[in-house]
Amino acid sequence: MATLIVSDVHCDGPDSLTQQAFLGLLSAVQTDTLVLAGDIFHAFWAPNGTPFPAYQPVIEALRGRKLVVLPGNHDWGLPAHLLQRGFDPSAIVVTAAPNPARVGVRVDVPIEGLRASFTHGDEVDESWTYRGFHAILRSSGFGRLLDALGPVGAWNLLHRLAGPLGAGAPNPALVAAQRELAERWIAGGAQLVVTGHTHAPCCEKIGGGTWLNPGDWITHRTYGFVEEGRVELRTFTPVRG
Ligand SMILES: [Mn+2]
Repeated sequence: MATLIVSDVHCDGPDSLTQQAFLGLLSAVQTDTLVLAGDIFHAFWAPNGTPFPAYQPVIEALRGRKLVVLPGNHDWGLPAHLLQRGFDPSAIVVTAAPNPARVGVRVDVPIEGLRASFTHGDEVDESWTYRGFHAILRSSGFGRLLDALGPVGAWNLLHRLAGPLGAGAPNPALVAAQRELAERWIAGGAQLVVTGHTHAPCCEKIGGGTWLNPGDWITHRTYGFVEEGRVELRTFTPVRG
């Protein structure tokens, strides 16, 4: 029927406007499939299998939906967590990286009759500082450290690393690199290519396909909506009560 695509929501607890707005979207827009293309949470971990209590309302709102879940650089542990925590495995296309330390995971899954390819999009950042930092963060050793710190310690450490919920301008070099990536994948047969990460919403026809960046929820509150082969970028405007 329809698929909703989001990335870079940066939910950060019940007091955060991003989380409130995202829960509003989930209750207002019903679709068959929900694609979470990374950085849905600002600093996700599930110490010893239990996600941070501040994120629990979102996890519960995801239950019962058909999900495609990609790791982001702020929530790389989310796909594996959802699989382990009783989400119906047949209703979820989880995309934990074969090597969890790897940055950039491409997922090919048909969406609404389109050959679609998804990635969070941070693999276009090839700087050794980014790659090295994320190799450490996504290592099993760092995961064990977060588990040992427990919910409060892990929350504090991850928030120090993630930094404040900034509304930084998109990095033009990364956006250009993502456009090239989309061109390549479309030339290879994809009809829809989705990249997030840059917080730069766009929906652009390239050759025989569409490149979609669903944007972010700190600044834009945009999402992708795909129905009967049509791809749209929409803005969420909550009904104020
Ligand atoms: Mn990101």
